[in-house]
Amino acid sequence: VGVGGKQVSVGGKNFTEQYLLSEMTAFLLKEEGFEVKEMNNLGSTVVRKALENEQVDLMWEYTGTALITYMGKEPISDPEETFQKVKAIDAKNGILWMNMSEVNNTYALAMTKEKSKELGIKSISDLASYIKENPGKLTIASDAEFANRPDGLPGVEKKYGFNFGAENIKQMDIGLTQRALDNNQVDVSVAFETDATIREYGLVTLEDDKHFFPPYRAAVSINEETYEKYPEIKEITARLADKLNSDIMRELNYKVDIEGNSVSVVAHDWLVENGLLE
Ligand code: PBE
Repeated sequence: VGVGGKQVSVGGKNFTEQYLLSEMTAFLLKEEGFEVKEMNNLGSTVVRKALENEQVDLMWEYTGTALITYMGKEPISDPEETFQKVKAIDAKNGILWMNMSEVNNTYALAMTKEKSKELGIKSISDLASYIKENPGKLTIASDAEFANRPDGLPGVEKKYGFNFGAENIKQMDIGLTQRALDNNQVDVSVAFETDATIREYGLVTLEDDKHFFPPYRAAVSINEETYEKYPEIKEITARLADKLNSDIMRELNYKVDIEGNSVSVVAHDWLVENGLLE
């Protein structure tokens, strides 16, 4: 593609599902004649800033993340309402939302089956009571985002009324948290609902019995100028949104994180198998 060709940049965050989503999107756009620049491996606030500054033209973002972390609103439990609210607010920011998928990548707190049984902790309320009775006894593995976001640990602790204590929060890359749990280096860990590691390591996720976490549906957010220039992006990305769900996402994450296949191969093969790419 030479000068004057169709060019877009696709942004993505720093975990496997996001690498996959942006890679699949890039494959589809390239197939339609776009020159695609991928801007990957960014933290949530960084990629959001890049979208606002138009360094990133489009990305797959999670509804709940936008609602709470970017917009500072209270959680809404209904997925469609969450999407509509985020869409309405961001329209004023020059960012359009479209193609909400069935992928719900919510945060969760995970424990090993053994520890959950031993301590009798099945829900976050159980965890809160245990910590209140045994202050300082449990540790949690968390990435920097979860440790600091309003829809992360600070929010969970406030809603359920407990405190791990700063010294008991072990910060590490998200890719390492489940392993730390599996190795008994920590008692609790943050997890993503579509993580392949939850099942692989036989972990349990604690019931969010007070319904703290909002829906986190993956949807396309795109800056207005890009959409006005290339309205076909809506239909192109809809092909993905229509087919993906949490189970499929977990399976694709499994192929990368557990089986060790490359993101590019997993993304490409899935598109071909589903008739989206030749
Ligand atoms: N999430 C869970 C985070 C990471 C995974 C979707 C809430 C986010 O990227 O916003």
